[in-house]
Amino acid sequence: MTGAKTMPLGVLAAEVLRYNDAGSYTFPDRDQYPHQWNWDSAFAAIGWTHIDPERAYGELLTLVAAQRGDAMVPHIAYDSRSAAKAYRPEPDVWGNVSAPDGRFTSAITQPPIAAIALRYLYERRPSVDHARELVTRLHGWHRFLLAARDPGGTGEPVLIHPWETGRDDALEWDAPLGRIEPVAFGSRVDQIHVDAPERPTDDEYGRFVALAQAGRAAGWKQTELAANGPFRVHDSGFSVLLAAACHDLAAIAKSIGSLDIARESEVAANDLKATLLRRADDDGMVWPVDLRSGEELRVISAHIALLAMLPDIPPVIAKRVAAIVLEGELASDFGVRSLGAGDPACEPVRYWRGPVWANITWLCALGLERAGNVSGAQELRSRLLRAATDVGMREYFEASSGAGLGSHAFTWTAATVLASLTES
Ligand code: 2M8
Repeated sequence: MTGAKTMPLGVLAAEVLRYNDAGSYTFPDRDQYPHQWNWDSAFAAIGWTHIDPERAYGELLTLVAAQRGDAMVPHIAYDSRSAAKAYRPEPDVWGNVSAPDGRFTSAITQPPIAAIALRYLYERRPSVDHARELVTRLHGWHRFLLAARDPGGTGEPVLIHPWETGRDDALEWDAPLGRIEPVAFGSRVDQIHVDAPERPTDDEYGRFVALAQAGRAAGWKQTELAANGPFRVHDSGFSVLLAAACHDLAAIAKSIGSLDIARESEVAANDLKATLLRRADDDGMVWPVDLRSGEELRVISAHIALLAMLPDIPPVIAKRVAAIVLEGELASDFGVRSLGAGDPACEPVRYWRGPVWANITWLCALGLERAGNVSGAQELRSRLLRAATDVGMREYFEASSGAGLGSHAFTWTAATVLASLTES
């Protein structure tokens, strides 16, 4: 990535995708994350749409090739070629579970934005054959989330690990994660390329891994873990994305003539939306819930920005979200903050506890645009582009100064830059 500073932004972003290209999928970052991650690949597909649409379809097809028998698409599919590279936890922590395509995988999932990426791609570069295969697979995953992961019939999936939310060490998980007895994790290889203060703490890693061990000991029975496991939350951010994913899947299914999937997906999107709105507070805000204590986790963090993606969002909620992300607690000149600026727990450089992330900023912009707030969407995209213009395709950004944090050539930052350049 030499000479990066002098390249036009779009050229640099494309270089980052190519640099992280693993062949049939894209590493989030070649050094820091040398495997396939679920929602990272969906963002990568959005980026590849603008460079090589066939490659974008390939990205999603490689993702669903790791889909398990129960239809869950795992959060990591390990790349055996990366064995020499440092990433922990390794497959044995999950019990060496493997996918039909032979790759080891984790045994948890991640935000289901692949259908959102597929719609983005399909509307720009339609391929009915690829879409047909992907629609069927993604529909299966959505069903898994709404059935196997909802043993209580609440209408929302239960998440069993903070890593499933994608916002690993977000403040809202402190209480439910705090109940887990940490185990020794050993060497923090995630701190070789990124400074320790920018990563989760040792204590959090001890708890993340303890949860993986508990799941393994329970035989990874997904419904049982969702009913009685040690960590159980409703993440409104994840649930909103699932509603949006069902809504987007319905649109593609309809256009390729898969009418049963279209109907079922639209009903699922509407039901999930109704479930979320039923538990909204007077301001229209929906909060994550700690299902073990029954308490709402009322933290103003990135999940609020994701609320913008609620399909056909009531205007009053869209307005409230826009105010929070554009000039309120989550506003930054560089995008959307992962935690409210005024929160006493805010840590400006630590991971999901303060910095700005391009993927959240971009999804929020998409939601605002769908809600008719085009100027709000454009403003968010221009903030995202400002961050990348100033310091490059960093993993995340310090919200006040825009300083670059985390890894240096990050796929979803590059992908959302490519998308934003065509949208603003
Ligand atoms: C981060 O999570 C992984 C564990 O899944 C890690 O820290 O090793 C999160 O930011 C997550 O959202 C992301 O998908 C992943 C890869 O970029 O990194």
